[in-house]
Amino acid sequence: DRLREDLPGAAGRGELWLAFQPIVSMDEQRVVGVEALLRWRHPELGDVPPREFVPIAERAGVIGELQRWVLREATATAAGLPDSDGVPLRLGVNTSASHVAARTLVDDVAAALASSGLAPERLVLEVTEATLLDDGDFVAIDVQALRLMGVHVALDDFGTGTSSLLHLTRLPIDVLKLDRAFVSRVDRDAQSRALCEAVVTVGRALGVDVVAEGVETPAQLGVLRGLGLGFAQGFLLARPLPPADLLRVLREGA
Ligand code: G
Ligand code: G
Ligand code: MN
Ligand code: NA
Repeated sequence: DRLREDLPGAAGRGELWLAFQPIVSMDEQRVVGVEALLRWRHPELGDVPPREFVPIAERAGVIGELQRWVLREATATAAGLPDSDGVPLRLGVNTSASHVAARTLVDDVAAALASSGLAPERLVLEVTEATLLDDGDFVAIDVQALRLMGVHVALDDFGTGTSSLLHLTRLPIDVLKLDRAFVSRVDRDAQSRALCEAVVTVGRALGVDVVAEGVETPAQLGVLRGLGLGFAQGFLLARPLPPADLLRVLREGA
């Protein structure tokens, strides 16, 4: 159909762009990183959400090109961002399971780091549990290779799918992103609160940073801070922003 036809040339026509959503530390209320979020402005159909076109790219076999564009563009932008209180910002980039399975991720990341000059430690690849595990059991070899290069790995959407706390102890990750399904109920629902608390405990034990996703209200933020969550991301703190707006927020100190 239309999206399938137009997607391969979208980057070349300048229709793709990246929004960057700040990630904030709870204790200092400081921006410590950003997550790059892919956007497609179709000239006739308007904004197409990644939830729609990423699966199309995967099926059409063009996800590699799409992810390479994202990696190059995101690292180039991040390399030009000012430090936050003297500390370089981290850059989160979402990955696709079929790109990881295609086994070009290590080369693609290395190429993006080389062309942008971004330090590997500043890059955080966001992977879901299904992506992280090959055949459901073994850690994908490319993920291990990337960690050896110094790139950080975040487990995205934690708490959805099949993820379990026990499983977490075996996964080679640096950051855990708690899905907004839990965050959205944390101020109203004792079970969500208990789960967040357990994740904080496990995060401390494993030396893993925990980011609460989708924080939308001051009440949620207050509860999460009380539970000891280290980092937060969500519309309350900042929306995904075009690079120019992100720069303004960073200069004004969010
Ligand atoms: O920003 P938004 O809520 O529309 O994102 C929807 C989904 O698209 C999320 O699951 C997010 O992880 C995914 N996504 C955003 N950017 C990228 C990207 O660059 N690559 C891939 N594979 N997925 C992305
Ligand atoms: O799957 P992933 O965690 O990468 O998805 C990130 C998506 O969540 C992005 O598309 C982003 O636009 C969206 N998002 C970020 N903050 C909020 C929020 O506070 N509320 C909601 N509903 N979505 C958010
Ligand atoms: Mn993500
Ligand atoms: Na998520």
